[in-house]
Amino acid sequence: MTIKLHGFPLSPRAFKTLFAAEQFGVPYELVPIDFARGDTRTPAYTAMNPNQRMPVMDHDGFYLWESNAIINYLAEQKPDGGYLPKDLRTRVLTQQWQFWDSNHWDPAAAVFMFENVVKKIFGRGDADPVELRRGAELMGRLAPVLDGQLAKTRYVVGDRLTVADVSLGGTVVSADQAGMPLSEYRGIQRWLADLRAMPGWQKAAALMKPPG
Ligand SMILES: N[C@@H](CCC(=O)N[C@@H](CS)C(=O)NCC(=O)O)C(=O)O
Repeated sequence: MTIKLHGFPLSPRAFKTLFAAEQFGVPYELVPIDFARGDTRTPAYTAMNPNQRMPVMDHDGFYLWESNAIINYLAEQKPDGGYLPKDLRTRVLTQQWQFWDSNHWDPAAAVFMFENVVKKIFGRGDADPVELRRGAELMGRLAPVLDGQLAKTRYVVGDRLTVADVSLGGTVVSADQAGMPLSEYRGIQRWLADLRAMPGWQKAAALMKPPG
């Protein structure tokens, strides 16, 4: 049966799974999550993801949460695509960057997403300048690391698109809207322009609409 991706379409964490499916050419069905309706709190949803968070993937009753794990599962559906490289060292380098995404890059980006985007959408008040300063400090340490890598290679790990690009690029899909301080990093900007031009990115971005 078709893979179901449950996600709140405005979230970068949902976006990156949609980008993966679209770009890798894996058929899927998007099941839009409406937080306000309590979609992630139902017993059926909790059975799929006890964290009551999105995204979650359902493939014939096999449930998978954590966006980067979902991306890798999708990459495995198209083993000849090379998105999860077969060579051991290249593969673990893609995973190194994905762990870096989950542990560092995503939490830094999330500060800007929450303060400048989520608060507006859900009417949760003004952005907190203390939090934005904390986000800028985090980004100021992380962005040069990614930028330095992208000065050496076209994509994050070598000259081909891998799951690492989908994870890291997807995290900053709303960088401009969220006011992430990334404009001065030429390697990151060049790479993002490359990703944004991909058909899979554009198709997934077109799905980033509020539910309802
Ligand atoms: N590390 C997780 C993060 C998932 C996550 O925190 N999702 C948020 C929205 S972006 C969520 O579902 N929040 C609902 C809640 O906290 O109740 C991933 O990448 O999948």
